[in-house]
Amino acid sequence: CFMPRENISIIGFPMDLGSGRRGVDMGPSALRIANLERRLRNLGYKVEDLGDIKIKIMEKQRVGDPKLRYLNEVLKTSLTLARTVEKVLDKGNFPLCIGGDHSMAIGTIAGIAAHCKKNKKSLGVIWIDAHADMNTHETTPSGNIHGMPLAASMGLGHPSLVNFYGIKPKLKPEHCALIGIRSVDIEERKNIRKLNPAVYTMSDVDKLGIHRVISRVLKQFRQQVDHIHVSFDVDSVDPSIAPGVGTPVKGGLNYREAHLLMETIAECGCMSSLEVAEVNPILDVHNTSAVFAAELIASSMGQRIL
Ligand code: 5AB
Ligand code: MN
Ligand code: MN
Ligand code: MN
Repeated sequence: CFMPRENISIIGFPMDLGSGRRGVDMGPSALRIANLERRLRNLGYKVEDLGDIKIKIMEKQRVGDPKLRYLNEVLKTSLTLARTVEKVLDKGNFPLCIGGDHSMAIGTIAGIAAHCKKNKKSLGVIWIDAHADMNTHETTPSGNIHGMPLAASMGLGHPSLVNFYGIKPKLKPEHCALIGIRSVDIEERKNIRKLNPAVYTMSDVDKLGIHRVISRVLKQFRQQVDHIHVSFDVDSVDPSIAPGVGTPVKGGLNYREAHLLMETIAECGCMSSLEVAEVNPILDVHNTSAVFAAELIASSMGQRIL
């Protein structure tokens, strides 16, 4: 059996302050409505749903610095997320964080990094996304923090994000791999070159095939890190299958590529935490994107065809 042995703790992070478009704050509800918990129980897991972390709605917030929109509320709520994730890992459970926009990764990765530091484990992150999320306040074209979490986790960006949770950097670039990338901003490219993580663009996926790409990453990480975190932005999938995402980009993973990717992660049996970001029910059609995301989570946790 390829399943992780831990019990699963679901943590909802109904955040949309990091994103330019409204609606991703409803992502956690949509995933729950898509029977996420039941799907996981059917695989044999014990599941506890810790509910949603409280986030003040946008209407009650000040935008603040236009290059770091809603920074204060993002930091405040990310702190609660980081503490919750750290606690879940410390008690030996598997954290499944459901978003919410991808700024959630700031808190998720901080909590994981703190757990890893205490236990002398090294951390690896597999970042599955149409975007690189490696902007800083200096390179961002939008001011939206959901375009910055990966750079910040690797030590590049605004001090309040980089130093967040007292660990800097939280992740080494050589222990980071991006998959599915097809939309990178011009200035963001320089940040990617500077930090130089492994990047598998959609062109690489086209050429190599998704199985070879993920197998290569897993093989490397299994040897080099003790904790593999998967950060899954649902916009990595093609908008024809998952239209309900914050920032859709054409040319994404197709239905089977996405499942095979997650199934291969499950087969490895080495994923220690998972987050799923950017489900946007407002743009969705009959909750299909959320249902698909819930299916993909199940695949990554051991759901098999036979
Ligand atoms: B997502 C963009 N690069 O920084 C920016 O959905 C988009 O978490 C970021 O990947 C998309 O605003 C963030 C143009
Ligand atoms: Mn993202
Ligand atoms: Mn994205
Ligand atoms: Mn190493």
